[in-house]
Amino acid sequence: MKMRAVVVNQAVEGDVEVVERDIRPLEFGEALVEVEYCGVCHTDLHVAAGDYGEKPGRVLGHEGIGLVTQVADGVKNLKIGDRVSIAWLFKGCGSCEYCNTGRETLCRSVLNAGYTADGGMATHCIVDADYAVKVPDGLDPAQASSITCAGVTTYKGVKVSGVRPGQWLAMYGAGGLGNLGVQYAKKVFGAHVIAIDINDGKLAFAKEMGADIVINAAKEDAAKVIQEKTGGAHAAVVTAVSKAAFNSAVDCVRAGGRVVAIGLPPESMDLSIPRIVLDGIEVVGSLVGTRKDLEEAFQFGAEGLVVPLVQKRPIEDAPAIFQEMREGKITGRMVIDMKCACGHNH
Ligand code: 8ID
Ligand code: ZN
Repeated sequence: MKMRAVVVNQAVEGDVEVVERDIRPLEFGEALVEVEYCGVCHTDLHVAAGDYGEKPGRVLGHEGIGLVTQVADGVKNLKIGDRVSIAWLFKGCGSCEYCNTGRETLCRSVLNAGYTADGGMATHCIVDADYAVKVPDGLDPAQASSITCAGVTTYKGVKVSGVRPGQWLAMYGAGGLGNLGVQYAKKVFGAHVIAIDINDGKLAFAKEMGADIVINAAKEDAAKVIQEKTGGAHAAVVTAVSKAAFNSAVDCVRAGGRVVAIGLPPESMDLSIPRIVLDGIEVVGSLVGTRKDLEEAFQFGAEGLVVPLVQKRPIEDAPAIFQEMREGKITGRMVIDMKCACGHNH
């Protein structure tokens, strides 16, 4: 059996190609998923560019949603017809100190979809059944694809920020992750939200999604405005792909504030030691979410509290989508529709 897949090209300079591949037979504990939708995350762009190591030929994608069409021996939790996720947390060892203490995303022998394992940006994907999270009834599958990374990552990030109802949370970056982060922070955690970006269109969208204040960091000093208007945010979550945003986040929080780092630009941030020590600032990284976090994030989507904005595109558009993301042109999320029936000849 064959599948079509979006893979990192041989040059590993940020471009992708659509290829045909064989689908291998299933092994013990695995399931075959016929993918319906897969979102394009900025992490896919980092992987395609070799930002964390070169992976030519890797099938990308960790915002996959599809239907189980085959199960191998040893699969207990899934049956044919179930709708499941293909997430960045593709498979952990299941027995180390991280896997056993609710921190499975930090497992040292983890496999990540679309990076160290072939991912969901394809018509088919073989998954480890134990790590496929079921999509609840009532959640649109294309919207579920966005929650599989962008949603769960920002849901977890806001959780890690410790923000409480009525407090101020600064969301740096209002792209694919940030706009969902605004929604989780506002609608699920009851925070007051400031969205910061360098693109007015994305800020207008963040405002529509519930941001109380929006700031264009290309035109104003975001940290200064936040300190003036709120007395300093209680927490900041950084999804922007820029060191400048991380530095601003440290400056925008009040004493005792926490900065949660999510964006992954391959560079270092500045940390003033007196600022960290004298003002008791915490800076902490947060990586996607556990299977339990994803189950929770899905449920808030199914209940209509969080509504991802998705635009469906055919698989042939993948190279163009990567280019649009590189140029910062995407509002919401571009989602590849693996069964695109748009009427065009592809
Ligand atoms: O688990 C994780 N930690 C995780 C999970 C998923 C994604 C981390 N990520 C990382 C991605 O690898 C990427 O580095 O989060 C980052 C954001 O992913 P995304 O939301 O999918 O990217 P996007 O849609 O391109 O949005 C990025 C936004 O940042 C803004 C851009 O305008 C865009 O809206 N931005 C930039 I670039 N520079 C900015 C700045 N200086 C800025 N916003 C504010 N200030
Ligand atoms: Zn992602």
